[in-house]
Order: sequence, then C-alpha cells, then structure tokens
Amino acid sequence: DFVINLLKHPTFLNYQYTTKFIDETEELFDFRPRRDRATRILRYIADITVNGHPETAGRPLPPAEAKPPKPPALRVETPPAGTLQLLEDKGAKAVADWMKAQERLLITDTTMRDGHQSLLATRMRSIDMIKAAPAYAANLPELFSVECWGGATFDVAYRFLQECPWQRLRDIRAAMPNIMTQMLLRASNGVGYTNYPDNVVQGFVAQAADSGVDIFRVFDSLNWVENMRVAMDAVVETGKICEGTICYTGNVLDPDRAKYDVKYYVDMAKELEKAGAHILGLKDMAGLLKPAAAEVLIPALKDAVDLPIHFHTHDTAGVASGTILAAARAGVDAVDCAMDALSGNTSQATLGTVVEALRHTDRDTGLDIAAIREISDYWEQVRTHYAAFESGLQAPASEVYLHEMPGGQFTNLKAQARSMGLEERWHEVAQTYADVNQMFGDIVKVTPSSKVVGDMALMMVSQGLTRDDVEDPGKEVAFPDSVIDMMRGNLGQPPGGFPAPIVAKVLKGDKPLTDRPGKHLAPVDLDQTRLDLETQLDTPIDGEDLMGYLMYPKVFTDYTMRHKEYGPVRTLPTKTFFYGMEPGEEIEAEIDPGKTLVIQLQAVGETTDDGEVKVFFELNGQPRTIRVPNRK
Ligand code: BTN
Ligand code: 3PY
Ligand code: ZN
Repeated sequence: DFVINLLKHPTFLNYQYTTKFIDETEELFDFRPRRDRATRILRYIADITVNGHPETAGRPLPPAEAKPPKPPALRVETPPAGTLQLLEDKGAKAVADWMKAQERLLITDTTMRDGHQSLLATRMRSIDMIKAAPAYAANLPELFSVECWGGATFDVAYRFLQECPWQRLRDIRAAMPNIMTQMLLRASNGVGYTNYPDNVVQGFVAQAADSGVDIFRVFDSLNWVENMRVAMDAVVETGKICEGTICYTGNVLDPDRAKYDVKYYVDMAKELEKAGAHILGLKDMAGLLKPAAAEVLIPALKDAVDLPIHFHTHDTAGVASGTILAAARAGVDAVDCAMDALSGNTSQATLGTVVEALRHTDRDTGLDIAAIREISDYWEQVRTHYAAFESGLQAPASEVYLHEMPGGQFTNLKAQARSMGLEERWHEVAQTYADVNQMFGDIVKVTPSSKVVGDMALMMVSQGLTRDDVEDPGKEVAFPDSVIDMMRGNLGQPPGGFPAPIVAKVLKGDKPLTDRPGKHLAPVDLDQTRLDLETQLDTPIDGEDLMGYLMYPKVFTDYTMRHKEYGPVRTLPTKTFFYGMEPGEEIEAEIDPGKTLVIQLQAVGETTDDGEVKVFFELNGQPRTIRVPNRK
C-alpha cells in the first residue's frame, strides 16, 4: 500500500519530491482512504449483485431497456440571475415585496422533495437530482424556487439511500446557483417526528441555511403558532426567507366543519405575520381545498395580512390544477407544482399544465414550456428506475375528502396496511382514520400528527375495535406509543385542546402538558455530544453530521457504520445501487470531482464451501476480485 501511495502521489509523479518527501508526507502512511474507497464500492456492488438489495426484493423491476437518464442540453453556458440573486442582494423582505408586485403567477417546482416523497416513497437518490440541477438553472431561471430538501427526505437519505442529505443540498446548490432552494421544516419537530430541544432546532436551522437552504417553509402539525416561534425566529436570524405556514384542513365552505372556518385561518395568518413570517404559506397537504373554497379563502387571507401567499396542494382528488387556477384568479402570489412526469395523484398539480393553462392570461407564468417538457422527459427516465417504489395507485379518488390523509402519507399507510395483511380492508382503514380524527377532536393531520392518527387507525382495524369501543371507559385498550405521546401534549396543543375523555383514557389519569413541549426539554450540550460521537464512531463529526445525529441518533450511526463499510455509494448509478451489475456491464462513478472510477463486472463465481462468492471486476482497467458472503 505504501508503495502504491508513493507511486501515485502527485508530487512524486511530477518529479517535485526531495529526499525528505517520504518523511514529510504523512498521507503516504494513511493506507486506507484512497485505495479503500474503490474497494468498498466494489464490495457494495458485489454484495448487491449476489444478494440483492433488501429494499427492492420482491418488488416490480425497472424495464429491461431502462438506460441511465440523460439530462437536457443547457441553453446557456452561464445561468442567468434568478431569485437567489435577489435574496442575496436585497434580502428576504425585498423578495416578499417583489412577489407581491409581480403579476405573473410564481411557480415552485417540488419534484425533488414532495413529488417523489408522495409518489415514490421518498426514494429518489441525490445523483438523479444533481444531474437535473444545471438544466433548471440554465433553462428555467424564472422559477420562483425548487423544493428539494426537508420533510421525509432527510431521514430516508440516511436510512434507506445510504447517503448524506446535507451533501445533496450542497451539491444541488452548487449546480443551481441562481434559483432559491426551499425546504419543509416541521417547526419544533425539525425533520423528525417529535419535539426537539430549542437549541437543536436553532442549530439545525442555522446549519441548513449555511449548507444552502434559502426558503424555510415552517409548519406545525397542530397549527399551533406558539410551537413555531423557535424555528421561525431561527430562520429570520439567518437572513433567509421564513415562510410561516398554515396547514389547511376541513372545508371552509362547510358549515358543519365550523372549527376550521375562514376566521380560523385569518386569525392564524395574522399570528404568523406578527411572528415574523416573510411569506404566508398555505399548505393543503391532503389536497382538500376546492376551487370555490380557494376563491373565498385566498382573498380573505390577502385582506388580513400584508404578506405574499404561497399555496401548496396535492392532486389526490384530481382537482389540484383547478384549485390552483382559482387561487391564481383570487390573487395568490406563488404556487407549488411538480414536473409533469412526477405529478398528479398524491403528488402536486402538473407544472406544464398550469403553465399552459395560464398562457396569454394576466397570470402568465413566463416559463418556457419546451424547457419544462425537456426536464420532465428527464424525470420520466429517472422514474423508470424506481419501479420498486411505485405505489400502484391507479387513479385519483374523492375518498380523500373522507379520510383527509396527507399526500405524503397516503401511499405509505397503504403499504403499511398491506404489510399487516389489511390490504383488502383499505376502505375500512380510510373510514377508521376519519373516525379517529373525530375522536381526537378533529385535528390537523400532517407529519407527525398524521402518523399518530394512522397508527391508531391501523391498530383499531387490525384488532376489530370501533370508536365506541375505544371511547368506552370500561374497555381496556392498549394505545400505540405515538398516541400516548401526543395525548401527553408532546406534540403541542390543537385549538381547544384534545377532548378530555380520550386524554383521561389514554393517560389513565396522568396530567398532560398544556404548554410548549420545548419548554420542558433541557438544551443539548452540542460540543460534548460531538466529542462523544467522534469517540464512539472513531471519525470526525462536523456540524452537519452532528445535526443528523441529533435528529436521528440510531439512523445516523447506522449510516456512518455502513459508510465505513461501503464508501460513497451515492455516486453509483441508481440501477447499480438497487440491483448491482450484470456480467459484461460497465459503469462509471465519480467519487470526487474529476476522479471517476470505471467499473466493469467480469463474472460472478460459484459459492465456495465457506459460503463466499468471488466477484471479478475490472477497476480502471485493473483486475480486482472481491469476496462476499452469499446470504441468499
Ligand atoms: C438498508 O436498506 O439497510 C440500507 C442499504 C444498505 C444495506 C447494505 S446493502 C449490502 C448489504 N446487504 C444487506 O442486506 N445490507 C447491506
Ligand atoms: C412532511 O412533513 O414530510 C410533509 O410532507 C407534510 O405534508
Ligand atoms: Zn405536500
């Protein structure tokens, strides 16, 4: 190893060494990194080739002819200035003023976050996004923003994709230097499912701003503004854009759902404006806002606050673009769409369709439809590689008005129901989800409160319990932990609190919290935690890693251990990552800018008596043999 390090060292190759070179060049003695990264990647490919990837086992395969996706040609060499330059030159308030002064309807592209979160179980890999980013920058510089971070993507990147979500963010930012990036932040729940100490929320926001987030869409899963302030203040402090967000539920036109009437939303909008929001987000996570309701709600919000309004919805019922057009007529400033190939159903409305529908109207978006089609074609190719994660949902459905499940939860819950053998009883699950909502006092259902309602509904259906059974004080019920946690007040308070009888039954008489959960959580000693983690994992931990660990301790440490074993597998093509390679196949992996491995799989040997398989590769033209256990 020493000889290889020496012979390949640039200083040595350039004949610039002196006799002291060996003594002065410590890295020559560092045998692991360079040699090992390639070996580790080969070990990963060998393992997946022999044993398959646990996540795709038994799932539909991509079409045999699926090729590596090719991003569109760039129309200009240097990306023109975009919204990011406005933010950097003039600041967050100037962006908000500019939005209001616009006649165009501004568009956020959600493909890289909510689009695949809602259609492909959040499984899209960074490499497929990073390759698209230059085309966004060059060909669609008039986009308002690109939502590409936060929500479930953070956890899934570490947990299932074996990659660092922070690096994704930095890479997208670098490849798209003119359009604002946007993230979804669950306020005090960060990008997790539970309240974090205030200093963790603050540290996370500061790090995200530093690593490349420009717009923070901040929401609370019970619409409790009190529990949003720590996150909102932290965003404002960074100089980035704070989109204080209302989650929409119910139906403002329905007199029987008076809890969530226009006044409720107007009051919340005013609170968010006072709390320092630059933009008012209206987040219709389930796709419940109907066109006629938008015509009432949007003008009411515009009247109530002086903020631009950014509307987000889902196409679960098939009416999202209709609602967006109604909202546009009613004066909304910006809306979310997904690129055509990753739109529709539980995802966002179809971007190209909205652009075309508004062409030659006073809300013309000004976006280039040919550029949109080209980028969508790219996403169409990308999508074929994720066949294993398609939900199989065939059509939009008005049933969403019954259950009110968020688009990001719908297919997940369905898969969970399937794994519990409840697939045939899906409509019962949907009805029970609605019953649980009523039993909990008709609450906002969005991560994490939506998960609590889902856990309860699945438990009831699998155990054959009705709402009456659960509410019967005489009947013993084993509640899911998430339900107990929420009734304790650990996710905060819904308007009017949770119904007292259900709280009493779940907590068996214990007193719940009624103030902010973060008030009861001691600050984390960040420096000490970092030092301890460095010792535990025997690896340097930077600010990004620390925040990953604080959000998801076990997920992060597991990721780090696997990273040591398999190296930078995020650089592999998606097909290789999920399915390994075929004999004779050749791929490339750029493990560092400009450092590309050319990998050819020659052959897979027989399984030996000790249960190992030899896998024969050529790496940059040199033969390499890797042994992996046959675990099949
Ligand atoms: C996961 O789904 O657990 C993360 C992906 C990495 C798992 C690696 S892939 C090669 C090896 N085989 C397995 O079954 N697990 C590891
Ligand atoms: C998330 O929090 O991940 C969501 O998408 C909520 O809608
Ligand atoms: Zn959404």
